Amino acid sequence: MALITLSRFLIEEERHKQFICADLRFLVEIVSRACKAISIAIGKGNLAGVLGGAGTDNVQGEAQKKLDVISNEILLEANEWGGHLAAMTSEEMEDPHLIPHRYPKGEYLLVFDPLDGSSNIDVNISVGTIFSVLRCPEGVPVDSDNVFLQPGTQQVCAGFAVYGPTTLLVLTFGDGVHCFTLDREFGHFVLTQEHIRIPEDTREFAINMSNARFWEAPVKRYIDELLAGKDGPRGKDFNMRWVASMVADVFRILTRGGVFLYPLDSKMKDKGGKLRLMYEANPMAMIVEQAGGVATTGRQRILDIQPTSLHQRVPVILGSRNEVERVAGYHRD
Ligand code: AHM
Ligand code: MG
Repeated sequence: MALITLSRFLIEEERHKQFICADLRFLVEIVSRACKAISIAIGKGNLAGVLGGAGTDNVQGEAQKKLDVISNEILLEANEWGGHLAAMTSEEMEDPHLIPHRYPKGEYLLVFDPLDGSSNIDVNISVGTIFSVLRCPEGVPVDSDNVFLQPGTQQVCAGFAVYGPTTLLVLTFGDGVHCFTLDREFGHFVLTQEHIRIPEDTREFAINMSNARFWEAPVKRYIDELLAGKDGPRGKDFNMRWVASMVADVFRILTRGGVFLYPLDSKMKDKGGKLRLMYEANPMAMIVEQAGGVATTGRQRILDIQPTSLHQRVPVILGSRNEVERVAGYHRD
C-alpha cells in the first residue's frame, strides 16, 4: 500500500472532510518543516557546537540552552512570511511576535514551546516541540496579549514533535490523533499511527517523586496507594517512568497508557504549577482528550480554563481515563 505522507494526509483532510482549510494545511506543513530543521540541528549535537547553555535567561527566569534559542528562531522564521498567521507567542519570549509589516497577515495564531524538556538535551535524552493553533478573534488588537487568552477548547489544532530515536509528529485537528514518523532519507513525515486511543486502565504512572514532600493531600494519597501495590487498596503493582520531557512521557501514554502528574506543590504554589497552560497543558490536553484520555488540574478540566496571562502555569494530571478520574475524585473528597 502507498505510504501516506503528511502532505497527502493534510490534502485529504481538506478535500474529503473539509475539516481543515488551505491556510491551516499550509500552517501545519510549515510547522512540520520547522520541526524537521530542529531535529537536524539536535542530531548534529556537539559536532555543530549546539549543546550547552546560551548564557541567557528566558521570561520564566530559566537558563536557556543554545538549542532553546535556535529552535525558537527556526519556528519564528519559518512562520513569518507565509501569510497564514496574525501573530505567534513562545514559551521562550516575554511578548508575542507580530508578523512584520512586509508580509501579509492571516487568521491564525501560533503558540509554541520550541524545545520542551531542554534540560535533557545535553544528556542525549528525547526532547520535543509542542504547539497549538488558535483563531485570531476579530475586534481585539493583534498587538495585545488578549488575542491569545482563549480557553483550550478554542484550539483548532494541537501537536507535538518528539526528537528521539525516531522523530515523530503527533497531530490533532479535533478529529482523532494521528502520528507521523520522519523518513530521514526522503525528508518527509509518513503516517504511522491513525486514531490513537489511550487505554482506559494502566499500571504505569509518571511523576517527579523528589517533590513528594511538597504535594497536596489528594496526590499524596493517590501515589501512596500506587506504591503500596498488591498489598494496598489497589490490589495490584504499579510501575513508574519519568523522562522529565513531557513530550516523551505523553507519547508513551498515547502508546500504552499511563498517568502523568505535574501537580500543584507548596514549593511553587504562588506560581500556580510548573507547566505552562498555553504552551504545554492546553495542546497536550487536547491531544489526550482526542485520544480518549482525560486532562485535569485535579479540580478543573484543563481545556475549560480561561487564561489570564500568556505565561500562566497550571497543575497537570492527564492520561488513562480511569486513573485520572480517580485522582480528580480524591481532590473532590
Ligand atoms: P521546559 O519546557 O522548560 O523543558 O519544562 C517542562 C518540562 C517537562 O517537559 C517535564 O515534564 C518537566 O519540565 C520536568 O520537570 P522536572 O525537571 O521538575 O522533573
Ligand atoms: Mg516545556
